[in-house]
Amino acid sequence: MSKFHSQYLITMKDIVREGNLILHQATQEVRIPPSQEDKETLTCMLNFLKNSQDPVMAKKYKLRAGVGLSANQIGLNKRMFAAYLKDEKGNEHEYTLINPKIISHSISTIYLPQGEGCLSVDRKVSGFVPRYERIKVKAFNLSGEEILLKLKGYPSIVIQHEIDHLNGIMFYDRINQENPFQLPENSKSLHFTN
Ligand code: K2U
Ligand code: NI
Repeated sequence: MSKFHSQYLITMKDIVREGNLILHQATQEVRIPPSQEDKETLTCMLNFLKNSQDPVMAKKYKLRAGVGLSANQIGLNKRMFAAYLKDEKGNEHEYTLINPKIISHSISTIYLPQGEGCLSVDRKVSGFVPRYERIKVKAFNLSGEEILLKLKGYPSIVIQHEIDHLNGIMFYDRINQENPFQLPENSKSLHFTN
């Protein structure tokens, strides 16, 4: 059994940092239906995000706040991630997605004016990260059922950041190196703080 059983508490020491190859290569698809071990690991990852957003737990275990976590960020070569966030309207969203795939997307793009961060990157990297405004995602849930998600705005940004991780892409790979604040035309700023 992997150490990420359902009662295990992920802390920052479990999070792999940039430079480790597992973050810079595509992850392997997970067998469907997911094994008990995979289901417990994904639940453990979701619990880390909830803990990281709880002031008491975050302080007690010195957790950096996170709204998403991919399996390769905890050293597992598995195509799955968890996300836990509030959208622009303050609605809470919880995702534990296995073998996610963006099957279609808008032409229009959006970006966070404050840029992006990453639990695996211990430095500030400035610049805009253009992301699709709307995406349709096919994935499997913890029960092994195939689901279709239609996402826009902040949830769309978070899910794209996590799917990038599963493809070995870091947020700064999407920043224009010549002019980090360069934007493709028809890109809109998403004013939002989690
Ligand atoms: O994958 C990760 O490293 C988690 C990122 C996800 C993320 C970053 C920027 C934009 C969208 C998603 C962390 O959540 S970075 C820390 C953070 C915490 C709260 C709100 C935004 C970013
Ligand atoms: Ni990240």
